[in-house]
Amino acid sequence: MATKLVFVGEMGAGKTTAIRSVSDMEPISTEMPISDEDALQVSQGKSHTTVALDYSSIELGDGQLLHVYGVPGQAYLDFMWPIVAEGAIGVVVLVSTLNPRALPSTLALLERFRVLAPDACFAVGVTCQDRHPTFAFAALRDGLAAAGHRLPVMWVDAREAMQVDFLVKALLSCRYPETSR
Ligand SMILES: Nc1nc2c(ncn2[C@@H]2O[C@H](COP(=O)(O)OP(=O)(O)OP(=O)(O)O)[C@@H](O)[C@H]2O)c(=O)[nH]1
Ligand SMILES: [Mg+2]
Repeated sequence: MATKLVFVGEMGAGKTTAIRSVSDMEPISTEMPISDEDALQVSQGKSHTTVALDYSSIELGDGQLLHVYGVPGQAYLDFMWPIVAEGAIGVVVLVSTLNPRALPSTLALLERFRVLAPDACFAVGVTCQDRHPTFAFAALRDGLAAAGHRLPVMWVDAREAMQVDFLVKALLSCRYPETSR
């Protein structure tokens, strides 16, 4: 059985960092220096951005290999999204607390990837809690639920392997398509 997991999310959400944290191997990444225009969209002082995809793999412990991909965050590179998402069994949407449009952004990504990966189960990881401790986590979680998305929503520091691993395991533990909508 193919096991493919995709990390999605806006620029700077932590996709490349999460994949690097949780990988068994040195990830393949397509990072380029950030353009001035893209730099305006993120407040992290990021120097590089993914322009095609990230790829790595994780040994699941039962001999199965989980193929892990990340997509570019910028909407103008979204032609890569269907290519990368095809056949995914899981999609992790990462969203940063520093994103002022966290809820609408997450809803839009869930809508889009539910179509691109119809057999996938979904989870949401909220990054950068330490940088915005008063972020309205419950409002995000409740807003997703109100829109019909019943799925794990949890804090994750993309730099911490154990936290990313926990999020991936939470997603894999509900390996069924969302049935709420
Ligand atoms: N302080 C803090 N930094 C974090 C956390 N999670 C991720 N980061 C940082 O946020 C940045 C995320 O950058 P990337 O991993 O390149 O983000 P990306 O989603 O791949 O972005 P694009 O490829 O440009 O779409 C990195 O500098 C991470 O170290 C967190 O929980 N706390
Ligand atoms: Mg990236």
